Amino acid sequence: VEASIPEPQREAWRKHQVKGFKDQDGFEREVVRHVETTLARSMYNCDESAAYSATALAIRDLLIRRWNRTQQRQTFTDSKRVYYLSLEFLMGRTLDNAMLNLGNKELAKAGLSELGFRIEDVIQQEQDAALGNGGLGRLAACFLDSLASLNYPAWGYGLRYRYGIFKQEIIDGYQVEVPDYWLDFNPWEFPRHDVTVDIQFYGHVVKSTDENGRVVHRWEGGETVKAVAYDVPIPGYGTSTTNNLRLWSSKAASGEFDFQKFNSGDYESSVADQQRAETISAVLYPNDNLERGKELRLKQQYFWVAASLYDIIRRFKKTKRPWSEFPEKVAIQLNDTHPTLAIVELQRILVDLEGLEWDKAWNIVVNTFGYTNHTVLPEALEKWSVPLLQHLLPRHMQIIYDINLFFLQTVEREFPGNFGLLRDVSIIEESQPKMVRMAFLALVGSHKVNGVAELHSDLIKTTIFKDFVQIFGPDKFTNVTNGITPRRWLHQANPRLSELISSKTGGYGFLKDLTQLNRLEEHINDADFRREWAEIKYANKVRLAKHIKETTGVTVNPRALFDVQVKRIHEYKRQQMNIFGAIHRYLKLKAMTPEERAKQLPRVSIFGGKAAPGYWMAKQIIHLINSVGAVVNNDKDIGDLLKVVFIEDYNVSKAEMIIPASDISEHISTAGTEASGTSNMKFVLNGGLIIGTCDGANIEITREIGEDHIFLFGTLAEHVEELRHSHLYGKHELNPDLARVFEEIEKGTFGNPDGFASLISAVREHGDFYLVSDDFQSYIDTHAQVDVAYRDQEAWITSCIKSVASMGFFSSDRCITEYAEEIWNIEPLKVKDEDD
Ligand code: AZC
Repeated sequence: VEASIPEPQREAWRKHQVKGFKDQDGFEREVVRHVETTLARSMYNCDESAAYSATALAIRDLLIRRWNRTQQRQTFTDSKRVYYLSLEFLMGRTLDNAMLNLGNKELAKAGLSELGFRIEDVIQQEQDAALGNGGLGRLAACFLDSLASLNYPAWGYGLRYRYGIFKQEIIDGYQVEVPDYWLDFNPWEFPRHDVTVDIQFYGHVVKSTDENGRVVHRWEGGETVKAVAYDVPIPGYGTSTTNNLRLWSSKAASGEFDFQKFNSGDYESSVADQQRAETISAVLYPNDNLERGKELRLKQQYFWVAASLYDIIRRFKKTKRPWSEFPEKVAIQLNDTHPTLAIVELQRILVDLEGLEWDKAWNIVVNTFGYTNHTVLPEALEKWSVPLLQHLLPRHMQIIYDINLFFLQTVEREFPGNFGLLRDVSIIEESQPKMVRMAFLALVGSHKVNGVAELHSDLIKTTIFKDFVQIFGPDKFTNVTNGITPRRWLHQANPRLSELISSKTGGYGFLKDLTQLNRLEEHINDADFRREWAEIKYANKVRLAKHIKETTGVTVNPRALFDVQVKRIHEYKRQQMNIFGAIHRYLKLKAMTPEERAKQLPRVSIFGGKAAPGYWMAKQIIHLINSVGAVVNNDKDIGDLLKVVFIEDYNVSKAEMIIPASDISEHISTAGTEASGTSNMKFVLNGGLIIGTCDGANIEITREIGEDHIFLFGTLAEHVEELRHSHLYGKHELNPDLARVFEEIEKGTFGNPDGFASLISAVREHGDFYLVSDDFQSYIDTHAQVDVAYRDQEAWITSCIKSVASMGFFSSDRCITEYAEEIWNIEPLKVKDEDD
């Protein structure tokens, strides 16, 4: 159906085109209008929540106009687009970010004040959009911000989970999970009930021969579910470009609502069918760096991937170009292996539905896709069982077998008779049951594979993908070191620091070109600047201390050194080593005379992070932290010298408050396990120093800021394997200080030790896989150096300023530019700034 208005009637449209507000008065008018009409309230019952809703709606009106213009322009110019496929987008709040990117926050602040509200309180009303677990999901959100800010034609594709990551409550020191039902009021999404795709599951494959004698396969699905699009506008900073994040929601397909059951009076079971369909997009799987092989997860993946590809192809087909030009107009990036089925689905569409030759189709597929690996941890590498795939997606399983066959044939041609190699690189693992190795499939089906920090990109070439470097050559592999958006992680999270930086670097240009931070070097000896710098850090610490008091009841001294470790709880990230270190500190303080104690530096050990609901060890770590806090925080001998706090429900909004308040933060993963880390970048950018291992992006941070400004310790990645081996087959002597810590835990000093036994035995009896004992001495020694360094406040501040000045490299703008030029081959496209 032609929905476009004919030219003679367009005059009326142009005349009545909605103009957004330009000034404070216009903003106030729009807020009042939304309160009185959209929300059906008035000045007599407008609370902060209504003020938030109306403000969000007023801002959203501006976004959607820019969104429309951006999409029209990208379509008219027939630009190549990149599609970022990610099962997770950890967006956090939107209102503040949208106002900052549009450049109208000051006007909104004044307008809200005139209407009787404080903008800070209004902003706080918003719930986080928490459609992600941790680093992988937040990276996707930073990428969207950079793509729009750099004017790249780009769409994100994801799932519209009804429940995001659970909310964490701490009850009696234990984590309790509470569902995150966040969609009650979400002004940032636009349902597109007209944009739907029917997705098939199960069924069987019909094989036949066409008139040319060619074998053709037709998949007849057994279940159909409808995907409905929800669009979220993504504004760039200081540009009109507003990209789209399209999230799919599942519904029963129209034919699926079983009228037979309905008419025969079985109303309940026909509603049950409806609900079963909606289950697909109901909940985000709450595991970080762990795959559990659940059927519903596989259904989510195919549902999302099939809907997204259908949508992308529909858009391509409108251009009437031949299929061979598909990779010139479309780049698709796979955020980890979760969307790998897209490779198989595109091959299926091209061969089965469009009738292309296998090789021609495969060439298009490989030139379209890029794959980013985010981990080498074996437990996080996706494998799906062949029987499950066969059952859920019978045609796809056949295609995977064919992809594997043709791939192994090329390997056999190049390395004849090397059966070991064939077995090792096979996409199908010959286990019981057989498994599909998704990382291998993603690699074979993409033209580029990248890791997310230099060490990690080297490691994938020597470990999990070693044999593939031989087969494809090294050029298929590349590194793109992660980055973060300075808009959210500096300007929004730390407005005073951002303002101070702008006053010294010649305005806010650094938010678009982060390398301009190096201009701070010139001011390193400016006493007023340094004083203000210190004052800002202190004010941020006071704000965090207030939050800690309100939420945990613990009083912390903002003059103490704030030592922060906030991230998902995982054995490889070694929060257990941190809390053992805190116990060691406590024991040392207890053993001192009051005179000695009086000379010690007060410290607050701050933890935060969620444990996957099924991850027993991680939950014990949380319990130990809280148990230690309960003892230490109430010990009269200790007072302010040590506090241990666990901040409940760590999420993006909490991060925005916690990170600017850190003096030192911990990035202490066993070397070779943390692919990159991105919070390390956020902490340094906000004027905190870090203690860390030689792992992930810590290494490149050190290279940029200089090793005098970072506290590095611990085993190097190249020695990890031999140490693990010696734990199992040689003798493994426990570090004596750590032994003392264990003794104290086992004595019951921190409550019933039964629950903590597994944390201790993992180190003492079960091979200490994460090298906690090996690294413990250098860890506590390095913390002692931190204490000494912090006492010299002038030198400390110098280190902080110099570090911030050197952080330009870690902008996600740099990172996205590398992807655009090296992997996607796309160009920026400026959208005209309309005079609105
Ligand atoms: C994470 C990595 O653990 C983290 O080091 C990295 O910074 C982040 O991705 C972004 O690249 N990986 C994950 O969250 N999950 C998986 C499956 O790798």
